[in-house]
Amino acid sequence: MEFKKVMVAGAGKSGIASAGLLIRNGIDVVLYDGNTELDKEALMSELRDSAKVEVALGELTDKMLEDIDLFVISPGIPYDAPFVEKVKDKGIPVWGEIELGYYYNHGCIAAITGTNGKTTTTTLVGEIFRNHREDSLTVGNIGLPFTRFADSTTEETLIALEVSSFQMETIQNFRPHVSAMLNLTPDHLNRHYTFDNYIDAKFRITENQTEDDYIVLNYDDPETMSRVDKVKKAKKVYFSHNQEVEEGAYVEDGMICIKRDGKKEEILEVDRIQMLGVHNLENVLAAVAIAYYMDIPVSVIRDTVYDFSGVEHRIEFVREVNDVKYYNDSKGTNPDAAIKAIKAMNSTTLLIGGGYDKESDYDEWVECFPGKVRVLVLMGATTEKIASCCKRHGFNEIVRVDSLEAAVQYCYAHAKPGDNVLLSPACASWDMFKSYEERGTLFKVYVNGLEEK
Ligand code: UMA
Repeated sequence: MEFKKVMVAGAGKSGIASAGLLIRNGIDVVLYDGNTELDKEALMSELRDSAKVEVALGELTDKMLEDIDLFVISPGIPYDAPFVEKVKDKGIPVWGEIELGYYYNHGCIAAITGTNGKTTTTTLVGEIFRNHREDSLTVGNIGLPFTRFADSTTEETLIALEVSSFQMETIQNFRPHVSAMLNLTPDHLNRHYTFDNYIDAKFRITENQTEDDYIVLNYDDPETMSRVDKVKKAKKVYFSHNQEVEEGAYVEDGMICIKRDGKKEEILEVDRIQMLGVHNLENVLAAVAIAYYMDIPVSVIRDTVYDFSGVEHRIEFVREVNDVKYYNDSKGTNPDAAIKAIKAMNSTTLLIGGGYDKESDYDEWVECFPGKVRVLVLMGATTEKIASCCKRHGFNEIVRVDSLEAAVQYCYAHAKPGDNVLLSPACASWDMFKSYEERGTLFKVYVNGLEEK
């Protein structure tokens, strides 16, 4: 497909990167954003080559769409947003940022999705790639847009690409060589409306894969396994932490093994994995399977896993003050992720939770409090919803605060020696912060400011 003038919607990270890619490739760009308060001049200068770019803000008009032959949307913009419907009605093709990146890409892609564990698994796969070949990338939902680098890839480039349901909603031809579905629990229901829609969006990751490609699936996750019929052509590879699989990665006598075409190979010792929790063993199993089927040598996979200590904002140990350990799990943005963090805690915990309302159900999260969570410190938009859920479950140790700083101060004043303090909100951050990174970084600033008594 040839295009001369492309409108890129959303002037966040993805939009800026997509506009930059198009400009580099000689295409005229209109960068559009619904937010009229953005600074046009600043956006223009960020894109440097202002001759080829216009910036349009506010309501999308017919005039703005004149001569546009492709419309690229950022992940945060719903595919059914009224202004996107208007574009579709005009017959202008609508692609997501990942599809645009794929159009310009030459590298070999391992695409990773699932509700939880994406960032840890993608980071680990990216490290494995980097230790094998300098020409490699770790990009996508993880925070670095694919379009920032897609047009500089070669056939040699290995790409670890984290993809979200938002990003998969808007693909056309996107075809990773290896894809992975790590697990499925309800998330982003305010955007996708139903769990089934969310799952359908995620499974689009395999839609264009052929018999030459692979999909790595979590054998222990019932929701994933009950949907394997959605995989049409890709070869199925599994991973399991508690049983042998016919093809893929599993644990036997303390070793992670791979079985491929009936032949077993020992890869690494489970005891030498540095990250805490069963969910991290699952992430390592997935990463091992992905890397193995991307033909990375076993010695590189093994050494990288042994060296890997985890990612920022995911059950990240911050500091010990007055015999109390502080953990930052700001990436615990849904109940399922937050349950995993609670399970990984090895002593009584003061939990800081609450945030932006994604219409999640908090029952299972609250059900895992007894014996682990001593106090729940609540903040943000979901405070009352979570508080009433706690009440239904007979959990009454709740404190309400109006800022993250106040939450840290409360925990500092009330934690006993041996306790843990865990920020794991079970909610997105967008009611009080720009991102979960900002929330986690601020948490660490507040914790690092506490004094030993
Ligand atoms: N905007 C509109 N109209 C709308 C909605 C948004 O104009 O109807 C504009 C906003 O005014 C804003 C821009 O769009 O200026 C924001 O675009 P965006 O929300 O897509 O944000 P980006 O900065 O491009 O970040 C996106 C991902 N954000 C979302 O999916 C919400 C980032 O994932 C990703 O890291 C980044 O691209 C790079 O690829 C974040 C995320 O929270 C981390 N992801 C969700 C998750 O992990 O659960 C899916």
